[in-house]
Amino acid sequence: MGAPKWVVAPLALLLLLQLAGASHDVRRSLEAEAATPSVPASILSPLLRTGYHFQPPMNWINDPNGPLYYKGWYHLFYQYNPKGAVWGNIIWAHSVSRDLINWMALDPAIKPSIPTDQYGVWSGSATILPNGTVAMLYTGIDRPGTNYQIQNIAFPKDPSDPLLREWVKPGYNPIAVPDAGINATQFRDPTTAWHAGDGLWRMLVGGLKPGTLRGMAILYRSRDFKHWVRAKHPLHSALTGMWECPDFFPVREPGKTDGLDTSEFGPRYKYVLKNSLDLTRYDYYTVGTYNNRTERYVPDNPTGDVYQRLQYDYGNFYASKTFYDPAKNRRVLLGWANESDSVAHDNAKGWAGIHAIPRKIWLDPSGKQLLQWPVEELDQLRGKAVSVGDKVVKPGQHFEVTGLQSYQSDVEVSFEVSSLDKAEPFDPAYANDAQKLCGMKNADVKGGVGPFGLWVLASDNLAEKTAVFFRVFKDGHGKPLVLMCSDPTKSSLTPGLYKPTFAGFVDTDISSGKISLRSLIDRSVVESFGAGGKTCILSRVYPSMAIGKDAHLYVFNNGVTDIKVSKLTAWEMKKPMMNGA
Ligand code: DQQ
Repeated sequence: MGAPKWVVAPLALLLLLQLAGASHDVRRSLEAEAATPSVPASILSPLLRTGYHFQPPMNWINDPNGPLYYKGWYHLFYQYNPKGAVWGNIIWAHSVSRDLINWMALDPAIKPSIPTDQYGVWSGSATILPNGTVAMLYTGIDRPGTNYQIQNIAFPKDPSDPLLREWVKPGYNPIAVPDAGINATQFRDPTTAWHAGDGLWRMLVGGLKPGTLRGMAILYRSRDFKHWVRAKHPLHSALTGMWECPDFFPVREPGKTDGLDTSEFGPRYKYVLKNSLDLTRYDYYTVGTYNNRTERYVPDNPTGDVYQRLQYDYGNFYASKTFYDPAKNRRVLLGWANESDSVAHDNAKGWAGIHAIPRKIWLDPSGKQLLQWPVEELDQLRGKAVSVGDKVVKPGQHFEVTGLQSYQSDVEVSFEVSSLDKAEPFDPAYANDAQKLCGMKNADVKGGVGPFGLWVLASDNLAEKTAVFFRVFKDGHGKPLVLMCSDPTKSSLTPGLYKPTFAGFVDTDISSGKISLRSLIDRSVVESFGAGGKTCILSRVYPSMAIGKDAHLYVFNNGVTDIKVSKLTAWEMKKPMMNGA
């Protein structure tokens, strides 16, 4: 479900709630209690609506659905409430694009209309069939008052229509219903199906093992794409709580940036399994091996599901989905970023939710993680540019990047650390808790090497600023460890906002002293890519002063070691066509 926002609740309580199948509703009522009736004027400023991230003109949006490339068009479907700025009345809205950046809205594609989806059309995915047509698998709610979930299928009414405007639902729906081994209220979000070269189709459905906290990628198989049978065991599972929106796809050899079709199968390919963890609202993934005979997926890192967890994004980014783009031979990742202000503010604004900039993803040369980078088409929005080069930032100093309107900009910067000698000792107690470490050692806490980075969406008196930065530690063997943080705690003077510090470790070799950062700044979005896309963090912030032309951009260094900006380029970003406007 899409409703819950960033409400912090004790994990134990959430685990219990999930066992009872009730976490969403309870978190929703916690939100309602937190809502305040007074809405500051700055929150209503159109300058806090995004300029170049995907966003419909109004109302609530959550998960990307579909998505696919078809006859020259990218299709983005998404969970949408046509009646308001909170989750509810969900339908599949539909936009199309030639380049993943300029979008044109079409009529909604899928709405409740048949007995097996009359109370809800929830998330799902597209599969391109061997004859070139599309099958859309999605979750339906078929009865009132309970979120009983079943899986459905829909097809384009006219496969020759490149815009895929109308969809039909065959009479043989549903294609999968909960059996005794399934928790019926935790059974949703079918993946793109794949056939592993053996003529047998597979799809995954996210789930929770009945009576347990075991999240599952439930496996179904079919010979004809019509009759689906649940395999005896899930493709994979872990004791993490419910898995929403699973995604499963092969990747090329380490360092190769091209993508693979989901059905491309070969023993030399690694696979990625992603789940959106309902309890934490983050998207986690592992890299591993898939055996199509045993129908098991085994992560390379045996503790990768529970402890040393990799995230697509360490910030506000959830319910993501990838698709293979045959036009550019790449795999593209789309994700949803919720608001992080109150429901009262969302209602007053009349809109809630955006999508991240589409990212190309591929396997890092180490083979241990993915790399992500904004799709190259984004560069067409770059306008006026300013550059700074070879500028040393002394301990405790900062400088402003002037000459552009940075509230809607793209900033790329290469840093060079003069020495790693003064790096702070690393406390291994934080090895699996970057977020806690960053909360403790935020941008204002002086360090040895760092914190250094950007203050974005900053007011001229620096009373408001969002810090995106690195801090370097040294472990017991003298090995440097890099932490990347996005710290919005000073982002706004508006009361009542949720301002979590987000953080992730960056698995990069900083022995040369070099590290890069790219931040896509878009009014209320700060979407950052550390070390060429090794660690990504999206934050939502709502400045009250640093809005529009009053937003400033700075480079800061709050460590005791000199930092050099080898090169910084910042571009003003133009507005793409969005929804036809
Ligand atoms: N959102 C959808 C569900 C999915 C959740 C409902 C994830 O299908 O599990 O809007 O945000």
